[in-house]
Amino acid sequence: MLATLAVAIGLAALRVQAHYFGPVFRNNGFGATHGASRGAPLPLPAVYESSGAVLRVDAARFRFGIEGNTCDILEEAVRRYEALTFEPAKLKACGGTRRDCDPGECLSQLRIRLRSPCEKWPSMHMDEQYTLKVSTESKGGATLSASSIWGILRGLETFSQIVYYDCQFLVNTTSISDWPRYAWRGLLLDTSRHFLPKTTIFETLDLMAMHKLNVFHWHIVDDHSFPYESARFPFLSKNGSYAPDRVYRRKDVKEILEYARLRGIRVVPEFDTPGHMQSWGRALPGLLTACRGASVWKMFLDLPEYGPIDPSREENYAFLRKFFGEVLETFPDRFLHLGGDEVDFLCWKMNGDIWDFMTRQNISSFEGLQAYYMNRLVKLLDGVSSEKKNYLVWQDVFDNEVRLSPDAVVHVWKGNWETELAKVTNAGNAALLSSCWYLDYISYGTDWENYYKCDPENFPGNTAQKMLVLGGEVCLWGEFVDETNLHSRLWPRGSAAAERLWSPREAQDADFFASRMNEHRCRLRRRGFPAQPINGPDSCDQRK
Ligand code: CP6
Repeated sequence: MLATLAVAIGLAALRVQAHYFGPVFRNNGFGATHGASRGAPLPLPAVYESSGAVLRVDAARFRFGIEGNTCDILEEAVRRYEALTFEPAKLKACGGTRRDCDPGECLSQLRIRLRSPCEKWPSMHMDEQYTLKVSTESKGGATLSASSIWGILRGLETFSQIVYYDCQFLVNTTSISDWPRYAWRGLLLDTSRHFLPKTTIFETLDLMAMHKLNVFHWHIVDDHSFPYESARFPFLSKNGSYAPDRVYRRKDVKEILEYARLRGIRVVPEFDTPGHMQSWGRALPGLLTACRGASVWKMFLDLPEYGPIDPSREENYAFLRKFFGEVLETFPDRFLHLGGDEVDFLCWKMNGDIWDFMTRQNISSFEGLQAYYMNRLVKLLDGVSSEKKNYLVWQDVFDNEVRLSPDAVVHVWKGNWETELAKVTNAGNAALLSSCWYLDYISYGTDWENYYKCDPENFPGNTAQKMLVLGGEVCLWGEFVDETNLHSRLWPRGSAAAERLWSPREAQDADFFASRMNEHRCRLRRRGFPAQPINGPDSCDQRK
């Protein structure tokens, strides 16, 4: 009870901080008409005022000036945004010759004021607030300021978006004060059903940064392949990967963590157990439950060879302790996703050893056996980690009435999500929503409106319950996705979810979103990404 309260209060504090400026919406974006919204950012900032006054930007002379604290994250970011803001540099002036800037006529620099030293790693509690001002009075200079490096990163992205091209680079005078609505804005990639090259992951991290998404949920292994190279158990990937070159080596994982860190993105790995583990079994005989037994049912059922992990064997817990010990050392984030979804009880039911074990342990149902397993897993994880860790589980674990520690985060992905969020938060657990944002699922026409409309606060519950919703995640399951279609499937459909998770609840104008999204798609294409048309006929004019 006390622990529940502490968690609730901790999370409440987080949301209060996120709403530090109070609900101020002087924004000209809400409800107004925006025929010509060139250079309007996506996701929409919390407070966004933009005027019709336009400044020219001289790309050749423009500089990003660091005036406050600095660090490797900031220096690297400036290098990236110097290029991105004026991408592609080869854009040609059109219709007439370009004049040089008269003094005071052009924007010539962005002053970057970071008010505190950098943190090394992004975290659940990172501060992402920033202010960005572009005015004619600022004598050719725009200012970006924030008290945290993470706010500076978000603000640099916004700045790169408000600079637009119309035969020359332009920027409207603008005043932005921005912060996220939700602390957890994730994207799930599944690297088991299809291996994804490291470059595709890097590109996705770049695209996440362009959408202010801040958690890469890495569903790294599953039934179909085991591409994660373990230092302690190299046979897992030797036997379980699709091919020797379809493996994330230790060095690759480090590079991905670093690439994400530099963009203010957390990496939360998922090692899904006790189901979805077929590929693990190829290296470790005895790990999975053999689907045997003297049962006559075998004659009628088309049984798989193996089922979930065998929870009756002590050796399996010893393995898990060593394996997860390594995982916790490898991934610096405080959160780890333990999966727990879609456990098929069939092979547990078929196996006599499992029945014997349940009798000995006085376990009377297979849900009870799953609960036994999950509780042991969490206990052994707590034992191997010197730092406090937080766990996420798919909603199945909660639905099967596994008694979870109050600080476990329940990841909602199926059924009636409104009811599920109400139940989870009523039990005092924090929640993440994904049900609305299954982007691997496709249909004809415009589906983004549903992603845009889905609001994680729209469920029956009180304020304390609403505050237990940490945010949500876009899911891109990998059955029908590899590097050939990943970006086009995700973007700009995922942009709708990204705006829902970042922008204030009041940002509901789908027409305004559509116009920004069309421009945003062209922006993504200019930056080299194959973002697909999702809003009917349009044209990305290279002059724009
Ligand atoms: N893999 C794992 C999956 C899914 C889940 N877990 C999944 C289930 C239904 C749909 C899409 C994906 N492919 N490990 C469920 C969380 Cl529609």
